[in-house]
Amino acid sequence: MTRNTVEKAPVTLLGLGAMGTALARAWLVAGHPLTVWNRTPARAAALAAEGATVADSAAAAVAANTLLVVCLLDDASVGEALARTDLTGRDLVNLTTGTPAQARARAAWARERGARYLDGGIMAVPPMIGVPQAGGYVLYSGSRELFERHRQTLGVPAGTTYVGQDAGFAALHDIALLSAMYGMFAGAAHAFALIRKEDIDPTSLAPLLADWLVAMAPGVHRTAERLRSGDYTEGVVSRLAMQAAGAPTFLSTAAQQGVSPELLSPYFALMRRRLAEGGGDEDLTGLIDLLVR
Ligand code: FVH
Repeated sequence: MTRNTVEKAPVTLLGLGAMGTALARAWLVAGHPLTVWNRTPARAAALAAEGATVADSAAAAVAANTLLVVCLLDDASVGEALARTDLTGRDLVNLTTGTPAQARARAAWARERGARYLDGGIMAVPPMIGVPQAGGYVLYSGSRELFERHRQTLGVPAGTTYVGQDAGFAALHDIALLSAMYGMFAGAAHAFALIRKEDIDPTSLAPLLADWLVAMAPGVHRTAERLRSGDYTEGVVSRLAMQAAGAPTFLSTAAQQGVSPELLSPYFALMRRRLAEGGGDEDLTGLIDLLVR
């Protein structure tokens, strides 16, 4: 017996899209017995050649093992895939992206069908799966006991971060982090648009942009401290009043470069509102309170 096949927990995985296939490969490489099912059976062929057992129905795949991982397109596809399966006694780990409300409802749904439930939010893209140095990880929430029971197996494809008993918390953290990512992409899109018509190679802007974003990122720790203390003026180095005064420069530059201000304008509008409320000595933390309805 090779070292890889000793006492590795068997896993059932439903969903062999880009992410599901990456997860499957990670478990196979680590020596876990793996049963897979995919709605379109052809997607399982390569994994069968790599050692996976391919079930001919979702029900058969679910029946094969206690640990059942699903990674499907959306919450509706989870409902459809599991509709005619017997979940009694199963440990259902749902790595499908969804809303916190969907995760909570899916946890109750699983409980009613006799399954234990853990929700997950994958903070990685497929090439990061099974590559520990890539830094990918999965957020988990729901039963702590279930998380601890399967922690080792779940840690094979990517790191694991448990964020609470509330089944909706993994999705909430997931969407929070991905929302910040889209904000970053939006800022980068505006930056590239500004240079688009000039004789500037985008590949010369890219390293400057990446380094600048990395340099600014730790500011989120100070934001969090201010939110916690409630004092948005303590130790402020870049006053809101100063930043709001600079807004016309950004908008004029966009106009001069023939770039739509639509990504930037809403943020400057929030700055003006906070300034009007008397937040000139704060940093940008007060804008968060304007977003919360
Ligand atoms: N890929 C990524 O970059 C992101 C990274 C962060 C996490 N997401 C989430 O992971 C879930 C799966 O994503 P994916 O990349 O594997 O997605 P696809 O390649 O589009 O594969 C979708 C799979 O879902 C199956 N499926 C869709 N509808 C149904 C259904 N009604 N019943 C059963 N299965 C269904 C689909 O099957 P098929 O089209 O091959 O028959 C694929 O297996 C997702 O939540 C991301 O947000 C990935």
